[in-house]
Amino acid sequence: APASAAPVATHPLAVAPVTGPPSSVDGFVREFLNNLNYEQGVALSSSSPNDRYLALAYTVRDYLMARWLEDQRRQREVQAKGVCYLSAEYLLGRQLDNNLLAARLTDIATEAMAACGIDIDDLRQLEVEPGLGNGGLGRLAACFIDSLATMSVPSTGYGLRYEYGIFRQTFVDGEQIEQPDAWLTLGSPWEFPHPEAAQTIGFGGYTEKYDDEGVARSRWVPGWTVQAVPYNYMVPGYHNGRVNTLRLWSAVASSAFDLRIFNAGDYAEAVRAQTFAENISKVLYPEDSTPQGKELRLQQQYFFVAASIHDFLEHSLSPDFDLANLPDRVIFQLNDTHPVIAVPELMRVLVDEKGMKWDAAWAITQQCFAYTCHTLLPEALEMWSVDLLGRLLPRHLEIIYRINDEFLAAVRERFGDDEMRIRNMSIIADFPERSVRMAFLATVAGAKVNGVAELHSQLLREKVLPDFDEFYPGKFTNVTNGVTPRRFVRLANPGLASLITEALGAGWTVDLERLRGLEAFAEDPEFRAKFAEVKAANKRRLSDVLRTRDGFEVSDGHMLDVMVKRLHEYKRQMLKVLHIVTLYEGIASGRVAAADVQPRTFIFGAKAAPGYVMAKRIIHLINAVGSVVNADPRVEGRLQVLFPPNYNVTLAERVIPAADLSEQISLAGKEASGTGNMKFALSGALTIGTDDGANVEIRQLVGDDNFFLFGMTEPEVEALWAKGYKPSDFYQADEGLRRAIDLIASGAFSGGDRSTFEPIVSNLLYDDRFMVLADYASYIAAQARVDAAYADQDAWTRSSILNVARSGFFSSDRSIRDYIDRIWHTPPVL
Ligand code: T68
Repeated sequence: APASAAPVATHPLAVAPVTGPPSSVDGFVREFLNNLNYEQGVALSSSSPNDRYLALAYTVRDYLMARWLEDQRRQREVQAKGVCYLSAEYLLGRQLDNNLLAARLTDIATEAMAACGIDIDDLRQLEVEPGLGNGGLGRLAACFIDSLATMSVPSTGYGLRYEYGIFRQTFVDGEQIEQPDAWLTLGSPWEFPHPEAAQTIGFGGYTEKYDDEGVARSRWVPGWTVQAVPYNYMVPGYHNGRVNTLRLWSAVASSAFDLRIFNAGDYAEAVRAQTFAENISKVLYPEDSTPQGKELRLQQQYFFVAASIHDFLEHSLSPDFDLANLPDRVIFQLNDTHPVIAVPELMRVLVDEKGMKWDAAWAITQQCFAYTCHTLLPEALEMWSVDLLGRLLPRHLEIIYRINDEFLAAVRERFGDDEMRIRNMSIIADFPERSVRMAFLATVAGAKVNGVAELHSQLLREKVLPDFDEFYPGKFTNVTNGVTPRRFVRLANPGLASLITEALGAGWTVDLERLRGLEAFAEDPEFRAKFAEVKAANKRRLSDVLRTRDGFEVSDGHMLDVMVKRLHEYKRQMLKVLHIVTLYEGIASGRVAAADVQPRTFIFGAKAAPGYVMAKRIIHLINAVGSVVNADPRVEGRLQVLFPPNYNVTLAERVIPAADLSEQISLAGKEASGTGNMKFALSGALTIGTDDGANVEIRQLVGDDNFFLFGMTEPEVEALWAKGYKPSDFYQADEGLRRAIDLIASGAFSGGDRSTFEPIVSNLLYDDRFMVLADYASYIAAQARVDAAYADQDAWTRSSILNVARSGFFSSDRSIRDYIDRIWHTPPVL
């Protein structure tokens, strides 16, 4: 019988490229009402605010759609080398404003909404930010995909679509309570699910050897499978007409798996199995920098990287593509060790499924991966027990063993049978239990390994992986982090953005080094006045937010002294608390007149990992100190402590532009980079900071006169440890410190109960892993310099302008350029 020809589209509209709605207020109104009527199924007059928000979001999408489709077509056509950014976290923040800005629609949308009788600001507030990350690492990934799109680099972000993002933090009697973040409940207008493109992901089972026409081969027979359903998100470049894709995977039960159980008649078991599968993408793990080694976490990691690799190989390469050329087409960037299980997965696909020889596959794999390390804390380096890995991913464990055997053989060849060195370099650790060191695997497999600030990269080479640096000359490099000026200057700080454009013209948003041009304006009194007014307006904006959000009243005329970041002992929120308690104790004891204290409002924002007991105690203490200080009439309102709960990207966008002083006070050698520090400097806050992470580079750029440095350097920290650190010696020797600690210990902040904060006090006195007491005196002295400097407002403003002018280096566009030059070699495709 003759084969029936496939139908061919002939209608002119069907073959024409997609075009968006007209870029006019009328066009926008029409599209918006269409979406309200046909997507939400409501008339304008009967629509709820949420209907309107969703229709607005759909409308913005419609404008981006033509470009998105065109870019997808072009990526397939051009077949240029691209980046697959593999990250377990993307801390995106709200999407509406960013997408309006990228598509140049802000004014049109604002007018169009007004013409419909809607204040667009009211709709902005309704968006629940996708909090699919913990902190810096997840936010960095979000900045990077923004820069990749803005710089027209062919790239896809891959990750997990958690049904629940980072928990919502509330305080009950000053203590942190975690609440689930059901960010999807009111609709998710920015995502495009593609269940038809689901990938099947295996787990468990066993491996077997078999004979393939005389060739001995291995294969994996998984015990169960899960479906990975992709959800696509638009990642629009800024004013360049590009729209890249972020693809996040969601877990759904495999129907085949269900069927078996259904046939056996156990309906309840089948439903349970479904829940079991769907657990994989249910919730973001809220531990940052302290991996928990939980089975579900390994499942998440393998689930998303396996889906991503299969997706790339199937959909981005032409069917006849020769996999020997894979390194010419892709680099998989590993955002920390969370996606490192991708390495044995690619090997498994190449060797077991594509029939490639091991050596050829390994040569390809070593060119297709690069690894970014984000920590120096030994406890933060992920290890998976061999036992767990073998149960969940038996074939991958075999592959890891072989990689390790060959690697150690090469080490022996080079260094001889130096057993100590072999043990130190082995991907498999034997103690305390047999486990896989994921950072070592990433280092062996990666074409490049980078740290995230100069100091961090140096310490990574010298202290964490020195043997590897020696074995692989040229493998280690640095890429200092950056932040996107679109979100953190243009959107978060519109007043400053306008002032900069007025001074320098447009163009700086995509070429942030141009901010240098502001240096000259720092000497102009008129410009300084305008700049100071922008800061004042940002403070008023923050006050409004905190009043509505938390019922706080920010005192007028105060210096805003801000410490916002995850709560971690190494970041030393405790040092900040000791400063506040010192100031308060001076007034309360009558030694210092309140009138002589520089008025300050201290703002904290910090979530603690739910299982991190000490971090939660410190949160409790901050709230307790705040309650006492804020209510004590002797303070005469000159000190104020505010701790708005649930610090997130949305709040950061209000807090950072209002800050005068940026607290970056980690123990030297502990903060890999920091990125909040960059956002503050770009917003004109002056930094009080240690010589740690990217603070070092900030200080070098803005100059010592515009930065308050204190504390030990990393070598000094090392020396003090070597000599033997006794925190109680510092307590004994410093009267101010003694008074502050004694006041906390006395129960002054816990209704007279000495036990509440006793664990904090004894930790400081007898352990103090992060040397809070050793840096106290230097910190207090630096804060006195801050007070003196702030007293001269005009000089402060000048410094503040210089901070902005000299921080252009910290654009994530520059970071991405460095990745392209040093690691990826993926030129923009214009
Ligand atoms: C941060 N790391 C670094 N980790 O602490 C910070 N970890 O210095 C740096 O600026 C930033 O990365 C970007 O490079 C993290 O944020 C995590 O969030 C994390 C999450 C899960 C497990 C381990």
